[in-house]
Amino acid sequence: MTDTMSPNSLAEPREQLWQAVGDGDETRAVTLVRRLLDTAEPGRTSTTDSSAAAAQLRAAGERVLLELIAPTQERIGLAWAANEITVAQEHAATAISERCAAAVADATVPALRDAPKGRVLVACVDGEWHSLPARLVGEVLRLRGWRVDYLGAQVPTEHLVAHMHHTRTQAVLLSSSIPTLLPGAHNAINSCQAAGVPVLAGGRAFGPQGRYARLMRAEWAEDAAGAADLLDRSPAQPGAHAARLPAVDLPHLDDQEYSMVHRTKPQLVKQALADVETGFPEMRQYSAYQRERTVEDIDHIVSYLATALYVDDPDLFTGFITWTADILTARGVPARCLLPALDSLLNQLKDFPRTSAILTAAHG
Ligand code: B12
Repeated sequence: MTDTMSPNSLAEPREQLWQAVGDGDETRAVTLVRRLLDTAEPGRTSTTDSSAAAAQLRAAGERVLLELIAPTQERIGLAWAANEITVAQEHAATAISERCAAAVADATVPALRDAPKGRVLVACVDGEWHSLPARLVGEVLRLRGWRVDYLGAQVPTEHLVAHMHHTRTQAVLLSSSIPTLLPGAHNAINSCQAAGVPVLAGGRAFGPQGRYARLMRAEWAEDAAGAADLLDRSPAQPGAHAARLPAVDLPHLDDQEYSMVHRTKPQLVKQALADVETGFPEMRQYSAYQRERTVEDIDHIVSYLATALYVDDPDLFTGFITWTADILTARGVPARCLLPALDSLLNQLKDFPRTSAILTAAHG
């Protein structure tokens, strides 16, 4: 391992990667990653024991994935949220992170174990575009000795289940970043478990400390290293879960408030838009583009409301409203424009106690 890979010494490479990503310089970013791993390659290290050298390269690869690429990617997200970089720059930066993860995968091939511990499948839930977190999880598991079938972004549940049977996988690792996809994630978890395959969920959609994964009776790990440790501790054994309707895990769904909000979303959005126009007169001057974004925002608000009802957690909705307010403020749009939308939904849904409580909590 190079000096630059010694404990606590990734601060400088992290800054160098951030600069390369900011400059859109893919070659410089990949060269940095290669350089960090180069001297850890078996045969080029001082250690005479080749298995120790391979272990060192695997550990170096994992650190580059989790302590260099992942935090850089998170920093990109913060810069976008603060309106410091454009959507196009964020896309370019993600493409560079993907190249860097691929460079780690290539450089560590000579260090992989001959006999894998078992076979696992890593995929994003249906509708989920954030594939890089799943890619990082897949690469770390590969370095930890698993054969990994990586399916990438937005995998429809029926195809996930078919592939799971086809590959006779021992565990399914599901990734999701966007909470509104949780009802679909629940369906995927339930479908895999009903076929006797354990599910390990992760990603920010599953909430603080994986609280929504636990509601859906899936295992949860905070990050890729946690997932690898969990798989090592309790080698994935087929479970005997019967197929369950969502309301078995989530008895609060019996009140039908989630189904009602989910089903009537188009009408709720239409009325809320009309009410926002009345309550926020500045909107009358909006361009077609600004109006489209507003419709999109209201659509998201109703989707997050439905999701908060699904998992019965007002914090999920309040967190989303706070996040949206910050995004709007960073772009010079007054956050108070959200209030007429919340008032409209409160008025439209006043007969539904759980929904009203969630909206009232977010209104503050
Ligand atoms: C890159 C990016 C995108 C790219 C994704 C490209 C790709 N190929 O991955 C694109 C442009 C497609 C995108 C789209 C959108 N995005 Co986006 N995106 C991001 C960004 C900047 C980085 C994501 C990332 O890679 N993070 C780095 C990884 C390493 O961190 P992580 O996700 O937390 O993953 C770690 C753990 O959570 C865990 N983990 C993750 N999965 C799993 C799985 C298992 C099994 C386990 C055990 C662990 C685990 O391990 C990982 C490694 O340690 C984040 C900001 C951020 N801070 O993350 C926003 C972010 C996730 N996006 C966001 C949003 C809103 C969107 C859009 C809705 C935007 C829009 N209006 O269209 C769409 C949604 C598209 C969709 N349907 O999925 C929001 C979500 C906010 C929220 N509360 O819902 C974020 C947080 C941005 C922000 N700062 O607000 N996005």
